[in-house]
Amino acid sequence: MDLFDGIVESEPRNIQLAPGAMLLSGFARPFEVPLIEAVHTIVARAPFRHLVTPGGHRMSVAMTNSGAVGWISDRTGYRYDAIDPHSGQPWPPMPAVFAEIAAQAAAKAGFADFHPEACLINRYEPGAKLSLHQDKDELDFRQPIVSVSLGLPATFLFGGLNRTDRTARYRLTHGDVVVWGGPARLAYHGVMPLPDGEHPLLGRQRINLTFRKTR
Ligand code: MD6
Ligand code: FE
Repeated sequence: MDLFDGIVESEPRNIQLAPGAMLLSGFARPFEVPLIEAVHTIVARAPFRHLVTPGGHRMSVAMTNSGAVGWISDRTGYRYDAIDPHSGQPWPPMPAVFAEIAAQAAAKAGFADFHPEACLINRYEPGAKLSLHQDKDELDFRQPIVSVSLGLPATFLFGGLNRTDRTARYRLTHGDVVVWGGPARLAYHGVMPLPDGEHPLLGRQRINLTFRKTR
């Protein structure tokens, strides 16, 4: 039971998290079925795996990618690579519905002509979390990041440009999209441990898609 139970969403709301960071609530909901089907197709070729950080920790979030390059982490560092180290093959191509929704959401938040070539797909099972971090492995920080949440709700932590800045918390639910750029592009952020639950389409998990223009 939480504060949000019983509130019926009528109109999608657009909330500014900070200058440059916008939550488009429910933006991806009309595309939920094709988005989830596309995730299944990608995962059949490039399964979710738990990456290891350069410090040697196994991440609790499982990851895969689609697009011309994918984000990976191993003992040597973080990078984008055209080849999935698991299969030795290129990552599955970015589905048209992915590219379309990313461009539309970015435009709605004020970033025209967003054409990402990478989509990182994160899978959270109950208890999985993402520690506070910056997304800084891309070359052009003028390009935003678009993030789509599907499945179980999570608490998103959003801080400032220094790791020690205080963080605000936002609940991200199925279909929410966060667009993140401009002065917020290098803000620290993370995800609190996922509470258990059952989502009608995705069961006991949260899937997050983040779209990036990496080069
Ligand atoms: C997540 N998202 O929501 C993790 N990064 O599961 C991110 O790390 C993220 O949502 C940059 C911009 C938006 C994000
Ligand atoms: Fe991030």
